Amino acid sequence: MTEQKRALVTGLTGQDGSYLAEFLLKKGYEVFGLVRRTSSPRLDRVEPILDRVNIVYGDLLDQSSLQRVLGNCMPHEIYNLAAQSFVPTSFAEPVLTAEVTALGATRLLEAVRHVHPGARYYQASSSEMFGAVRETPQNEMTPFVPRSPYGVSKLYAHWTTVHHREAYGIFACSGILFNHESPRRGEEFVTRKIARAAARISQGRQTELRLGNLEARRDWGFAGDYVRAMWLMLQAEQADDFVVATGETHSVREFCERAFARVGLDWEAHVVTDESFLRPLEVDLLVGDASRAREQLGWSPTVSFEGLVDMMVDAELGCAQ
Ligand code: NAP
Ligand code: G4F
Repeated sequence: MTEQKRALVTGLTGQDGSYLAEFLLKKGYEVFGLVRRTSSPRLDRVEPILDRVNIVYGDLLDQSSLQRVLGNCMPHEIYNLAAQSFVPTSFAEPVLTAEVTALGATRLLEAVRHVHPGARYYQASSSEMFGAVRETPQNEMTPFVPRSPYGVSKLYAHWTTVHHREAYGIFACSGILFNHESPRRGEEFVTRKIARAAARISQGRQTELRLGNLEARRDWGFAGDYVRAMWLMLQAEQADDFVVATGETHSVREFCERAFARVGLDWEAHVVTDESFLRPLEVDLLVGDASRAREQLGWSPTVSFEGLVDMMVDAELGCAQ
């Protein structure tokens, strides 16, 4: 009989962690989810699978906790999804962002190197690393020009992943994922903020939606599709880096148009521009070329931009998802 595969997911309580844990359970894995101590539990996204996931306590800020967890779980696969992931917070708290998002990856990779070097490692890298883009669309060879402390931190984590692969032979992959969303997206991110507001305004529970830059363009996909790409990377013969994206770009304005149309409203009657949501530096345009993932992993997205917006608005309206 073959041994049941074990996976350790950091960032279990986040959007991607919850989708990935569900995906891995369906594949028959024993799943360990790293959770940090908080004064009240943040397990709402994983509530339906709590009886099937092993919660292990640790923190990317604490090296010894990572070594203890790895030694106890001895996972075949490690998915490092934990991060301070909100770009505006990275401007307000740059040192914390670097500690968690940048050095956290080195701490975990060093724990892998010393405790369990045979494990396969996935790093949650980001299209935010492309920043002031040097070419369009962006692929694995596009130069990185990050425009936020978050982007800088993710770039450090990306290179520490490549370095551990090349220097120590660890099977370490960096997934350069473009924006991916879902009804489980954090409420401060723009897609969830818009979907939620459109639904609430249509129900008379909110009057206006205050937003920053409406012209920023993003390549938005569905998180459920993107966690499948993470898993595929760790099943490949060789460790590599992969862009994961839909290849389409849309503006925040277009997201508003579609979301408000879904509830029969004119977005312009409700959206107010608010300078307090502008960033010290902006990433104006992101659109990814996922050819390598398509050709080498057989990955492609299943949810369109329109399907994604509708899914998120419908979820806010209380429709079954
Ligand atoms: P998310 O919802 O913000 O989840 C972040 C997770 O990290 C949460 O579980 C959080 O735990 C955990 N975390 C934060 N600080 C930690 C620490 N010091 N120690 C241990 N855990 C900690 O993010 P997401 O959208 O699921 O994204 C997953 C990963 O992909 C992140 O690394 C993100 O930067 C990256 N990424 C996301 C996208 C996207 O569009 N979603 C695109 C590219 C890359 P708490 O619940 O306790 O806060
Ligand atoms: O939804 P956002 O906050 O996501 P952002 O900054 O693109 O970052 C997300 O995607 C990255 C991948 O590229 C991830 F790595 C990262 O962890 C995160 O998941 O903002 C999207 C765009 C920005 O251009 C922002 O300026 O929307 C614009 N925007 C306009 N008004 C707003 C708002 N963003 C937010 N959060 N709130 C607004 O009111």
